[in-house]
Amino acid sequence: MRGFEKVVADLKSLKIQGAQAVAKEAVKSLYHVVTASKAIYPRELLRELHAAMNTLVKTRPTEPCMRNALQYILSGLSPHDDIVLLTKSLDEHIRSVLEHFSSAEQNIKTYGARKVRESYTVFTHCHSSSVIGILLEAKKQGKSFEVHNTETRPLFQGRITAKELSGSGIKVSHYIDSAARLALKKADICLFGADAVQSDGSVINKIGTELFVDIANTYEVPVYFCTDSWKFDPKSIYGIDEPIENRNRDEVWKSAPKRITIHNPAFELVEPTKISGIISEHGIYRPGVFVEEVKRKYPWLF
Ligand code: RUB
Repeated sequence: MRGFEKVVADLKSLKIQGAQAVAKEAVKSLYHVVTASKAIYPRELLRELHAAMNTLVKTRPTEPCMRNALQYILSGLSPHDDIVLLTKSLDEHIRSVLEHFSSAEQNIKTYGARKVRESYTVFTHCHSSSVIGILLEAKKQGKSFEVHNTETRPLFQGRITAKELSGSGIKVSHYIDSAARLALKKADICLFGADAVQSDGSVINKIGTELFVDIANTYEVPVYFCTDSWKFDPKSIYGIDEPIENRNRDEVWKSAPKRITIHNPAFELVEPTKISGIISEHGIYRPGVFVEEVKRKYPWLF
């Protein structure tokens, strides 16, 4: 399989997983488009890049970070450049997006690690590179704490989290999803990743998150979402809700009887009133303030 098609297949099959990785790999796949292109005129290459962007965006409907990053790159390219200049400009834009991701990751770690205190029990769900980064940073700072995490059916991304953390010397207790109440009631803080943040401050993350947030709220365990602010969905300002991806029924039950309707939503929404704060590259803010910060810092998103 050629480079670009391979990335598309890996995005569809979830071999590439987690919003941050999805955005980075989608952006880098544009290099494959340029390498494979036979375009002579800049407009031709731009058309191919736009077609590639549409293909990438369709692979994962609930990933505004990928959409924003691709949009940032393509809207910065000029059809008036010659093909060499256009390719150079594409390269510069891709690099600047990747630099954004890497400096944001660093800042999220720094801010987030402040929330992880000595002897804490941290609850998390699914696999989020942003949460992992924070926990590894807290560990590097010499803090001793433990993590309770849930397996995250049907694809068990929780196992990736458990392996990565325990491999770095962090104590992990791994729970089946339906034991989340047990895992949570002894926790001091919940740290979740995010796939999308909407203009009302609501956050979309892996299915199960809202259920766990409700339990955390009952036990007064603070709930933080850890995210690059490019996961903000600008369309939500116009009342267009982020679509929730529904995944293949076979992930849940292979060859299930046809008459059974199987529900396999990949994500769900958490209302801002249930959230203590959003940890991003700009600091730790309440959801409403986070949205104002995004508007102030990234006017191009709008
Ligand atoms: C992954 C998931 C993660 C977010 C954030 O879902 O919901 O919590 O994407 O991850 P899936 P990150 O495995 O279905 O992609 O912090 O790495 O961006």
